Amino acid sequence: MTLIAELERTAAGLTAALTDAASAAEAESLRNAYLGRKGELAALMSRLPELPADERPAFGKAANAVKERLNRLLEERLAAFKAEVDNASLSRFDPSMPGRMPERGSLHPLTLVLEEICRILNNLGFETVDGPEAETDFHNFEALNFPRDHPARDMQDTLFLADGLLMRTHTSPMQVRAMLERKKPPVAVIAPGKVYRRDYDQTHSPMFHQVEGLLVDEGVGLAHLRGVLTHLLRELFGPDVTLRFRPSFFPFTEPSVEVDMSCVICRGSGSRADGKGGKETCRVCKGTGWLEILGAGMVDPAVFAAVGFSPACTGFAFGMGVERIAMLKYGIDDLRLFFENDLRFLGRFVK
Ligand code: 2NL
Repeated sequence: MTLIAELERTAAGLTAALTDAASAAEAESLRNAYLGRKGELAALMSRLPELPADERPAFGKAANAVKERLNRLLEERLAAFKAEVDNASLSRFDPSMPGRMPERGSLHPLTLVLEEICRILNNLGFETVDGPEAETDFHNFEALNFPRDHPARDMQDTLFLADGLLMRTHTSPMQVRAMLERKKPPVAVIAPGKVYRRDYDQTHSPMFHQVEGLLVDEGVGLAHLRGVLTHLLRELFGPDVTLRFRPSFFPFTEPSVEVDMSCVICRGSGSRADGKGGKETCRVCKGTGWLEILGAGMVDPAVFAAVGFSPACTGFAFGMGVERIAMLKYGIDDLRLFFENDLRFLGRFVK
């Protein structure tokens, strides 16, 4: 067979194979077999010296023409396969299918409770103040009448920072700052936010939340404190709540009180139906009918002295743990749920 005839046969073979190829990959593999550097067309070209010199240019030309034709056919086939794939995925696209909804976020339960407490107190005229979580010893302890040897000033209980600062152990430093800024009464502020203690176990977190309130004016007494707290807790837990004050101690208040609220589970009775016609001891208040809910008192004159207020000033202050309020409000028995960021838990508190 002449070389030119072999060229024609090779071209016909490849044309047939390309036409029969069932996929882009199959067509692609033919490119190498026929057109590659070690392919059949290259093999024919290498036999050019077999031809008489005057026939070589014509054969070269013919071979190039075949190569071009085959390349064009190959590209056409590849384009056809690509179009097929595109059409197939287009036909699978269903524009009437509902979209995938973005997940909806919600506020953290502690944020919800903290904001509710602030809203209630703001409505009574208390202004919200906030400020640094890394504080000076003066704002966190000295101005609040903590004696030098008070255990809270020990490394065991407070997180001290390298440069003489410490992580605030309560939000009271903000109230000290508010009194220093306003210079004289009246002062009616609340200080919500994060506070820190060196404590970590099942019932203590090194970071937790507090809201403190402070009212300084002429003639402020415990009765005003009781009125404000009764309103606050009734708004939070319902109109049947009653309060009880017990004597207590804080360095910055005198007198100081521990405030109990009638149990929100057994409504102060100390017992509840056991479901078998009898009664059992209320597990939340342990049968006492009362829940410790916050601490408060009349501002100690030593605090007024530290911020340059007149000794004739009177004021009350109170402080509450937001985690405790949230646990009672939502019936949560494990503090750690607030800090584990489990969305199955956090997603349940949607306003
Ligand atoms: C508690 C008790 C309390 C205060 C906080 C306070 C602030 C100033 C002056 C006087 Cl500037 N007192 N705050 C007073 C009594 C109790 O918190 O058990 N908190 C969780």
